[in-house]
Amino acid sequence: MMRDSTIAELAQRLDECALQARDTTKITDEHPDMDWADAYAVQDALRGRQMARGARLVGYKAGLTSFAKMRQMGVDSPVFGYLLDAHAVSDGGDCKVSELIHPKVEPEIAFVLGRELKGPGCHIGAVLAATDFVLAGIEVIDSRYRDFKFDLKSVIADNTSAARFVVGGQPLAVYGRDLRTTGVVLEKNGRPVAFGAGAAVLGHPATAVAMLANHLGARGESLPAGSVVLSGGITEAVAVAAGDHVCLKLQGAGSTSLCFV
Ligand code: OOG
Ligand code: MG
Repeated sequence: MMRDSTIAELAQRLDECALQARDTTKITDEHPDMDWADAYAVQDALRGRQMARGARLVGYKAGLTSFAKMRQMGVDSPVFGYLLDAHAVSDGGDCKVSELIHPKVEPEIAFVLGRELKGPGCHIGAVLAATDFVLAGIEVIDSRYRDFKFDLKSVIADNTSAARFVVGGQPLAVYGRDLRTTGVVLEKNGRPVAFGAGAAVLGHPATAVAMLANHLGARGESLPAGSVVLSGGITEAVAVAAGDHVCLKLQGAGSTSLCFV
């Protein structure tokens, strides 16, 4: 177990890197013995710092839930993080690249819960029963680690590269709908750059939400009613720069977009 003072120092370093848009070496370079509990403890300490400045928790995210993402990042299991109001971009709004290090975008299915979801024991059925609707979601990830290179423990500490996110405004009910075959098209500057369907995420995106709820349950937390949950990038992440306009179309749920300025 890491000392509390080390956890606090690491959280401070990641927090400052995000605030100043500068990168750092990955934590495990200096702390090769960091374990999973330590990694999530650093993430919790980071969240504590941000919330002490007035940010509010609006949801959670699962990451590295598709083979495309796992292959892209060279890792082999999902990770979980949180979403803050300060990181939400309004649909069609601007995202300032000067506040970020090396942003990339991911096409995601965002779940909005109508009821609390509490693990352990959550499964696809429990997730769908608790889901009010899903929305098109674009996550902007921005690893605080140099060249986007990390291992699972380092990325967990860094809140799984969470930076910004935007969701669309056309809710899609999950009843009568197969999210596995629900398609997504990600466009950059009007050109389609990535395509996929919900099944790319662990066979069914609700599986990612169930795993997240079970992960939180083991830590005495739950997914509250009303929370938004990003279920993970369906395709590899796409790099963006100032001047880019990114739009995600989610079959049956319209689209969502943002401009990088
Ligand atoms: C880690 C976060 C991945 C996703 O949707 O797979 C993620 C990263 O690739 O930096 O958010
Ligand atoms: Mg993501």
